[in-house]
This record gives sequence, structure tokens and C-alpha cells, in this order.
Amino acid sequence: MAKQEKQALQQVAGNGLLSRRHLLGLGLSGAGLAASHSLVAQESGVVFSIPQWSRQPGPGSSPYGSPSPHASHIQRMSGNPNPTYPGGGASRSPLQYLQGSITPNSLHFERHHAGVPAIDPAGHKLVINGLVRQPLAFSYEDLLRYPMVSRIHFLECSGNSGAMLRSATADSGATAQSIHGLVSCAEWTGVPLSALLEEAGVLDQASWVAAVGADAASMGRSLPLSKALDDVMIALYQNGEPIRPEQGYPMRLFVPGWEGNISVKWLTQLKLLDEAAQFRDETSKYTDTLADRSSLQFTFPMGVKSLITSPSGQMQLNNPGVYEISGLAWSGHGSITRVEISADGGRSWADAELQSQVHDRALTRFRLPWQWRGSDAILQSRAHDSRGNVQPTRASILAARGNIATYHNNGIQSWSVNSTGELRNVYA
Ligand SMILES: Nc1nc2c(c(=O)[nH]1)N[C@H]1C(S)=C(S)[C@@H](COP(=O)(O)O)O[C@H]1N2
Ligand SMILES: [Mo]
Repeated sequence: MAKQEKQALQQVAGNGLLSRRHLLGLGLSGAGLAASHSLVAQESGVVFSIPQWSRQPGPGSSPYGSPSPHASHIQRMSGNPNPTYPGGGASRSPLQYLQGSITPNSLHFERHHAGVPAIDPAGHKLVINGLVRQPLAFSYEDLLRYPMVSRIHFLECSGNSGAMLRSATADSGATAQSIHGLVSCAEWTGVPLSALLEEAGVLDQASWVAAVGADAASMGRSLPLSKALDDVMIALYQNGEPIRPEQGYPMRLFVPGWEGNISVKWLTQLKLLDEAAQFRDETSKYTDTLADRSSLQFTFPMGVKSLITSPSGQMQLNNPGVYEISGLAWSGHGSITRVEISADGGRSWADAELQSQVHDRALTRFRLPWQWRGSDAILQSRAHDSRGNVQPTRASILAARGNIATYHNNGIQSWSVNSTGELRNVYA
């Protein structure tokens, strides 16, 4: 500890951003939140008293685990139910309370257009028809026998973060979850769609695949055949267990990097067509209407994006000191190559440390130490991907597109810190 204190903290950008080499020493050197506990403990000496929970055996094993009751505040956040759309709505992942880059299944965000259908897999079928040599029907049991692949990918609703474009004034009470919680990341396991299409024999005229779900919304989306043959899967497992009913049990289409809407849940039909089907959800919805009232249709990949999850909106820094800034970055175009952080509202930037394993089109954790001196700050992050894309500012998105459509917002998020250590969502 003494050694740490003697070592000068190396500043790498304005307003207290510190070198990544201090990351490992943070727990000892800081006067930050987590660190202050260990300092107190060391000063008062190591005194052992046997806590109550160590005095008798606890309950034994259980058939299915659940979180600690002391972590029960970590929950999905649901919006207001709309009586005109029974079962419609969304719930958001508590990004600010999670670490690493994988979302636990119970906390994966949800977006349903007509609720979660109660599907018995024994009565469910996936039909492949249309422009194929041989129409096919697969039961759940059939699909389980095919060779599978596993891939770690994010899923993001194209409406995620839309409030940032819609409203002219920033919602100061917003949290990472309330604005950006329609993104999650899991290891998806399933059957490559290319294998099933090959078996059905796609005819030369076919260029699109129309996917339809078995929910009461009968949600449909059209997918270009080239993407379907590339990396799309029929996902059957999510982080090792059968995908949850909320995520599409017993099977969903999973389309890596593309807007969440096209990953049709409760998948029941794939029809090969020579043009897009023009479903409701690709005409009236999920298109981007520009300022001149023309609309972009089929803007599929989600743009390069990041946000700081800690510290973030509605958190409180209790005393000046060293804190770890941490957050998530992702891109629908490839992998994250770089994340920069600013503590002075974008005037100066420093490169954050990325987690050791960076996956293609997956949430990627980043970190950087920061010395908060008790004065005003604006924290931002800016991500870069393997295709050379750089996360834009909110202002540049509004200048380019206007705010009629608020889908596909990947603008930079700003959290202000005031002199009492309160964090708020702001536009900067
Ligand atoms: N059949 C069906 N598929 C669907 C939806 C739906 O309502 N019905 N919602 C879509 C939308 S808008 C999104 S963002 C993702 C959400 O997936 P999740 O609920 O597993 O997070 O599923 C997509 N697939
Ligand atoms: Mo969505």
C-alpha cells in the first residue's frame, strides 16, 4: 500500500483520467467507494468473530439456483403496459448492476409484441417452404439431432436508446438501464440455418427468407438470402440451457449483429421468396424516416456503440478519490478494437483497457481508472470497431437524420458528475 501511495498517479487525459497501469493497484491506492472499505478494515486490524451464518449448516443443494436475496434489487425494468396491445412491451436489462459481458438468462431484456406464447415443443413445428425443391417440417426433436454451433453475440432492439433522440431535453433521472437496457449478450447455440436451407434445396430465383413467429402477433421479418446462408442460426440454447420462453422457446432465429426485431422468436415458418415479404414490422415499423420524410428500409446492422455503466445515472460518488470507470461496447459490423473515455465532455480522450477476450459482434467490457477530485465532470465513452466505424455524437446523428425516427441510435452517452458526486444523464 505504501508503495502504491508513493507512486505518482499518471494522468493520461483531462480531468483526472489515469493510466491503465493503475487498474491493478486500484483496490489499494484509492480512496474510492470500494477501496475505502478495505482501508477501514486494515486500519482496525484483522479481528475474527464468527458470523451467524458460519455457526450451523445452511440449506442443502437445490434443483435450480436463484440469486442471493441480497442481490434481489437486480431486476429487469418493465415499461407501462399498454391495454391496446395485450402482452406487448419490453423489459430492460440492469446494465449498471452487471459485470463482465454476458447477460444472465433471467435478466436478458425482453421485447414482445403479443406476450410470451406457452409453447409445448411436442406440438411445435418449423416449416421451410416457398422457393425450395423440397418443403420440410422439423420438430424440436428433429432439430436437436443436427450439428450445432455456439457463438457469443449481443442482441439489441433497434429502439434501444431512442429516447435520447426523441426528447429535446435530457431525462436527468435516467439510468443506464432505463435508456440503454434493450441490449443483452449471451452464448447462443443452435443449428446453422445454411444446413437446413441446403437440405430443402433453395431454388435459383430465391433471394429472401421470410421468417414468422408462432406468437399471437404473428411477427414476420424478411431476411436477405445471403445473410441467411452466412451466419444465421436457429438458436435452441442460451448460455447453456434451453432458451427461455421470453427469448423464443423452443427456437428462435438468431441473426448476429442485426437489429433485434429480425431475430424472430418462437420461429415456425421460413418461406423462400424472390422479394421481401413487406411485413408490418418492416414497413410501418423499424424503418428510419429522415428529416425530408423519405424512409430508409432494411437498415439491418446495429451501429458501433458504447456506454459507461459505472459510474452512471443515479449513482453517487461518496468522496473524492480513484474510481474505476467501466462500461460496455459493441458493434453489429464486427468486433470492438478500441474504446476511448473522456472525463471533460469530449475535449480530451484516453484509451480504455478492453477485456482480454473480445468477440465478434458481442458486448465487450472496458475499464479505466479515474481520479475524481470533487469537481464537475462529464463522462463519455466512444467505441471503434474492426471495420473502422467510430461511434458518433448525438448531435451529429440529429444533424444527419433528424428525430422523426428514433431507431438505431448509437450516439455517445454523457453522464455529468457534480461537486456533490451525483451522476445525471445530460446532453453534451
Ligand atoms: N415472434 C416474435 N419475435 C420477436 C419479437 C416478437 O414480439 N415476436 N420481438 C422482436 C424484437 S422487436 C426484439 S428487439 C427481439 C427481442 O428479443 P428478446 O425478447 O429475446 O430480448 O425479438 C424480436 N423477435
Ligand atoms: Mo426490437
